[in-house]
Amino acid sequence: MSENVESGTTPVAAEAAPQSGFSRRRFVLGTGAAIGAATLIGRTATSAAALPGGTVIGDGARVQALIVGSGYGGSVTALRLAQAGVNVHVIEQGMSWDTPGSDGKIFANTTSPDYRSYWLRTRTKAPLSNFLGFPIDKDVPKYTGILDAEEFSGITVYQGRGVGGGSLVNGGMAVTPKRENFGAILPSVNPDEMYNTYYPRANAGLGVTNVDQRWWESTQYYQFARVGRKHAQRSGFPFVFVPNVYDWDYMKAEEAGTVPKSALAAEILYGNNGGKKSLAKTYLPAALATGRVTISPQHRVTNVAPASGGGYTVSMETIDTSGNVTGVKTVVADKVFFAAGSVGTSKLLVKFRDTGSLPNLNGEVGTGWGDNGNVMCGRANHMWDPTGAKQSSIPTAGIDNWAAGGAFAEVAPLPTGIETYASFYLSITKNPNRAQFSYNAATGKVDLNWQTAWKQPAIDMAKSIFDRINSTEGTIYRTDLFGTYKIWGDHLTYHPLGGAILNKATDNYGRLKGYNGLYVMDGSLIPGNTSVNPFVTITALAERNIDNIITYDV
Ligand code: FAE
Repeated sequence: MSENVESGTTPVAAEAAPQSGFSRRRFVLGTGAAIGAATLIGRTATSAAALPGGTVIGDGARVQALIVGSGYGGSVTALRLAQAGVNVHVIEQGMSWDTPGSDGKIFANTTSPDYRSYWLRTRTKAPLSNFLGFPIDKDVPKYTGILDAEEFSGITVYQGRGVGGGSLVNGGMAVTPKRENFGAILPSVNPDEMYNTYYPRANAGLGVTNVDQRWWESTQYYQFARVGRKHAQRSGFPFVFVPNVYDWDYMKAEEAGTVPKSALAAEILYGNNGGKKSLAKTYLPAALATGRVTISPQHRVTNVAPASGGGYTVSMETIDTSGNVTGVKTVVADKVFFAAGSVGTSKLLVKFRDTGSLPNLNGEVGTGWGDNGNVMCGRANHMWDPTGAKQSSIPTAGIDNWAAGGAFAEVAPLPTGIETYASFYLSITKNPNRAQFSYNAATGKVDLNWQTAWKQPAIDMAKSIFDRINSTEGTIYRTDLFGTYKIWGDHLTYHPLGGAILNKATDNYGRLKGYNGLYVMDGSLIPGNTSVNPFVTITALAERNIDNIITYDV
């Protein structure tokens, strides 16, 4: 089978945004990073020179495996297929994020968003829209930035954009759900194989570790979390430490002043220049080190349809940093793996089914979408309970009231650089509401029928924690973070899940029903809720499914 790739220079046009030197350089992550990553994944890398980054898929290519999207599902799929001897092409609409801007940094700080921060918006859309009641959003140049605030009629869905997907922007909280909750999360999956094999494999591949609790007890950067613990425990709630993918030694060095501050300088939402082990430091360099993987950034898949001679014709556009289409490519792939995220994969599949490209996809496609019950709130503490002007942007703990009240609340940082006396929380709740994607022939777009009012069960569940804490502490909710006199951040989710549910839209391992050689590998397989932050479960499920696919289909 011939493998056709282009190498070298970028197919994108001149860049409009005011930034210096984004060039589509080789996707080189440095020898140290590559070897470190490959060691995490359990194999040995040779050298950075072996990385085939920089080659992108060629127009007219015939390829073995094509992966749409480079987040958790896509990265696991790329690595494991390549290790099994398959040549893999990863198509990613976002940038490769390998070149610093004029400030010397690749990513912008959370406190000062710029052109790098948002995906093709002309105004920021910060999850916390207000501070002290004042709106904080500002105009930015339209650019293929790192965070997408994708707006549907009843909800804004935040997602990462770039090589590494959501791992570039997320808080790194790497949580394996409690085993007793697993039956409700993925009812058709054998928990023994997940808890004995695939969760451990995912945690190892992602580089998940626990914070040094002695250091956590003493550093000023986790004062906010210690206040959160005190308040949880005084109200009788279990306070649990949560693992993360941040390099804790790097964070300690940040505090000591021996490396540039990153998590301790509020970097997270728009990317992290320091110790966070995104997929670009773990699975992806290990995949590239096999020599069998190419990654094509700024390529957006637009259609997939059966090819006359077998396999699938995949159409894609190349885009510049303003989002303009600069070219089109068509390739034929023996197998196509959808890993464009819950929203991305669902939108593609619903459109392909309803416009006739893949008419045999079943009626389950597009259904069962949930927000992982996300809802945010803040509490106003007393003056004698400061949460600290200095806060690490990396969360380390949560309040577990899942069994009794249907809520798990992340004790989240609010790294503004000033003392706010605020405790801030992102709650994951058992909200049972589920939405559906549908193709809108009039607009040519895919809609999602979520309604803002469907967050009410989530609010009620979060109140099972915070009403009691406020009562115990004699405190009140903050009303200045999401508008004027608005308590609940009920307009958004960070955790989209579902739309191509395992064992319904697909078989029990992600094979799309109706077609041989089409697969779903990402968060769209999970029916709307994981009871905790989702990326470890997405990674572990992808590890499980690709094992089965390699055994029987490759
Ligand atoms: P994802 O990582 O979204 O990757 C999909 C990729 O596909 C993206 O890079 C897209 O650009 C790309 N794509 C989409 N459409 C196309 C197309 N047509 N052509 C080419 N490429 C395309 O999918 N989860 C946790 O577990 N812990 C946390 O602490 C946490 N914090 C979060 C904080 C924020 C602000 C956000 C936004 C999310 C957070 N999450 C967290 C959620 C987590 O990042 C998310 O569940 C995963 O990234 C989803 O993984 P997928 O592989 O499904």
